[in-house]
Amino acid sequence: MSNYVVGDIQGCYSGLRQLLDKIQFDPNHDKLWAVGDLVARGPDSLNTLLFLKSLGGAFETVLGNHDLHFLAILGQLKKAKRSDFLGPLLQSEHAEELANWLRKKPLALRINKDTLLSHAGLYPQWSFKQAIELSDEVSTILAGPDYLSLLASMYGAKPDRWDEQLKHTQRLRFIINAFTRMRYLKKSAILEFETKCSPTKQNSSLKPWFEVPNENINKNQRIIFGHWATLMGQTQSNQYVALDTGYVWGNTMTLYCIENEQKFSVQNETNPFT
Ligand SMILES: [Mn+2]
Repeated sequence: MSNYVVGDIQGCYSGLRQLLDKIQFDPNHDKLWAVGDLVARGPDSLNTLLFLKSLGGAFETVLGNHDLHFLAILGQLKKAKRSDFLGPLLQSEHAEELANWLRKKPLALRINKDTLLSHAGLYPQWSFKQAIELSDEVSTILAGPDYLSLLASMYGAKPDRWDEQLKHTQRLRFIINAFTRMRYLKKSAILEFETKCSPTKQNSSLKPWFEVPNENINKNQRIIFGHWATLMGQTQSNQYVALDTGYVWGNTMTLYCIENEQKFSVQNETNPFT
């Protein structure tokens, strides 16, 4: 039995299937984990979700910003953009059932004692234990009857700095932003959402979250994340495993084996812009 973590799928169903075929994934023996952003931008979000849901206990995921945005659009809190290619999913008879399945997924997961999974990463002031507790605070509401008011209040970039005293909407928005939208931090602890480029291309006033020292984790602990396609899998550290390699933008989709730390990938041969 092997545990595999796949990077951002973004509705690229055929790429996902090619990648699973490449490793001869067997849902009766193996388990697939995902870093979130299962939907949007790619051509087939509907079949991606139907397939992943059909894997039952052989699949687990954390939520990404695009997954949450899909829930907000289906809940009529936001308008769909054509560029998200969510039409067939939104109009499907399965949309509600898939959304109800998705909103019971967490923002952070511990695959084992020393491995944490989240869409964007781990805010540098949080331990693994605290990350799971904070994820649970959001998940309890997202899985419950008031989830639409949570989704309605999640948009916005403030507060941009963690404070244990944060309460209600402000607290939940920060937790969601840190787990699903974080890339760079300024002055060590302040989230900055505008910059998306690779760290090699920007000046030193911003630091990637994984270069800000985290005193709450030890060297044996690893964090697996997606969301940041311009990293192209490069963090210069085995402790931080970046899996979004931009398949939806014409690059590759990457899968990482937990047990042997090997990466597998498939190239997107189609032109996503035609
Ligand atoms: Mn994302």
